[in-house]
Amino acid sequence: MFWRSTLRTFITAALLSCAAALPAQQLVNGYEPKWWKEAVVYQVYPRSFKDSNGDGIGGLPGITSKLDYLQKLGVNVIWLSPHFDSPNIDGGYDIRDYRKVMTEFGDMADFDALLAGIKQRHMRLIIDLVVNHTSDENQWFVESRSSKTNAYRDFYIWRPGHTAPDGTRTPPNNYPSYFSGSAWTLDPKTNEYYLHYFAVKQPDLNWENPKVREEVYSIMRFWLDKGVDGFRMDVIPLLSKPTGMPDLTAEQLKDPPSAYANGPHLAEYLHEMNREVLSKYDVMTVGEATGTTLAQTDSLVDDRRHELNMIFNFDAALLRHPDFGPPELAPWSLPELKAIYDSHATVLTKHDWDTVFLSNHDSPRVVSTFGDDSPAMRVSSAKLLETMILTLRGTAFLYQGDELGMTNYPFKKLTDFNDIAVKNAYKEEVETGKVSAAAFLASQAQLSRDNARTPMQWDSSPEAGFTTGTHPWIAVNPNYKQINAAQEESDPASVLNYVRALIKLRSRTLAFVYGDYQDLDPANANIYAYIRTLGEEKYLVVENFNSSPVKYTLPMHLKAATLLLSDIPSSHEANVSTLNLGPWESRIYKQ
Ligand code: TEU
Repeated sequence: MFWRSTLRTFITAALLSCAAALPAQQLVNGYEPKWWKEAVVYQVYPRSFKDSNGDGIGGLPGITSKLDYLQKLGVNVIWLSPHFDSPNIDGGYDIRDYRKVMTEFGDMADFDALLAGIKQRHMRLIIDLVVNHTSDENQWFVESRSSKTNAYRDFYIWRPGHTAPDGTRTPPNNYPSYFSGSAWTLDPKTNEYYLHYFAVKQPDLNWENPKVREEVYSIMRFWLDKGVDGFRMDVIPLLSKPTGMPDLTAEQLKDPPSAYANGPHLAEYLHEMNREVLSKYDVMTVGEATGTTLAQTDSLVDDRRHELNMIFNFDAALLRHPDFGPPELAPWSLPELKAIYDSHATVLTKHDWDTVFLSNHDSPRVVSTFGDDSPAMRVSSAKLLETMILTLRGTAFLYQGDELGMTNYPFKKLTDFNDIAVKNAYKEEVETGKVSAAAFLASQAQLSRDNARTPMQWDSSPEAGFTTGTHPWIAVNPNYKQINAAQEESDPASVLNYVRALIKLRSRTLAFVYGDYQDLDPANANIYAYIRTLGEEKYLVVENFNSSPVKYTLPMHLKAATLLLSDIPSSHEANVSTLNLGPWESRIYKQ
């Protein structure tokens, strides 16, 4: 049975790969087939992936040394978080020189070797385009701040602000920064304020200036001409600022990203970027869409607009940790999560394309946030979450370590953290007496981005095999002796081996990519059960989001037919309509 379906899928896949070369009317379930729609993307945060020279900092040669591991995992696109020259006050999202590799990560020859290694393995590479802002050490800003008449003055956003009769200066408006405090800083040299939505050392570029846009396009061509396959675009809806930048209202101050995002010229800029650069290459683009609702998605990704291929909508990921939200994990329920994915299935059109992800370098670990990272439940719940991500419609994104079920770090004190967001918030919250240090640290332990940034756990040797040195830039999670790639390699029931099988299944099953989606039981608080259908092919996915076993009877006289994948290898239930699901068990059936 199984080989026959595999053969059929294989034939469909072969036909479809021809279809890609045929005229656009060869649609698959109404979708234009594209390599980037079928991709499984793996995000590498270079600082934390693999150190090869013992300095405690990951680097490009380290990534190259692990390409066989990634190929065996089955992912086919690597998204590399910023690898550019940077003073690194925000994990490299503060770029000093866009055409240079961060010295700690290696040099351009190392980048070229990495890219060649990726291509040799028939994988692709997308890099991070961070062009809402630069580092204040970028030459453009050094020039810009030097005088009001400098040729680069208008590369950034400068305003005089307000001066009270007693001479006191206040910022031009009440914009808060994502990283605490005002989004404006007074620069003494020219006595004007500059805008920085993020850190003081991350001034926002002025996209209204056509010279800025030209420079960005030239940087994009530089990397595309080297052979990179596209970009993940940092905070892309922030490029166009609100008209006149008036104060945010009290209501808007509850959610500044939605007020900042999607300004009046965004479509114009993206369209121009596409016309001038992207349309000339076969590339993938994914915009990080902070402050953007599902309803706004079509206005960024509809393929008739010729702007972006897809965006990250944060509706699912932010269920538990909204930006500018309360200082603890927000409570959530499975019906809420399902309602989000159900709305994606109805709101997005066949001209749009979606992403599926719950983790990245800005989120706490997925198993600690949406699963159960207790020793008894970690493995099953990590497998379940990956099952969901790889069987919903949209390009799937995994973050390094998800395939091992890596967990949050047991942060205890301020010095355990590295992230500027934590350090700034500590000043604003604790040093002003708003919250106690204990409460602040407890909430950051759950929410901090540093949870995702502790080193990859490769093996059980000191420092988890991440570095041969003794001082990784951020501490290795003490659970590395139990949770690491080498140990999981040898355990058939590990998260790693499950995720490999899952990616293999997804990669040969176009129904998971282009198929229709039907949620069988939206109100069920324990079970997420859905059907993916493509032509004759039908798959049933059942996931028990509960730490206790659940007996679940399928609705609509459905039967769970052929079991393709289950996180419990001994589970054999097939041809039944009532399933006995173990805690956090997930299964995929072919109908
Ligand atoms: O992040 C932007 C950002 O605000 C995310 O932290 C946010 O959680 C998400 O957009 C949902 O609203 C990007 C980078 O990913 C982050 O690492 C940088 O610190 C930031 O931009 C500034 O470059």
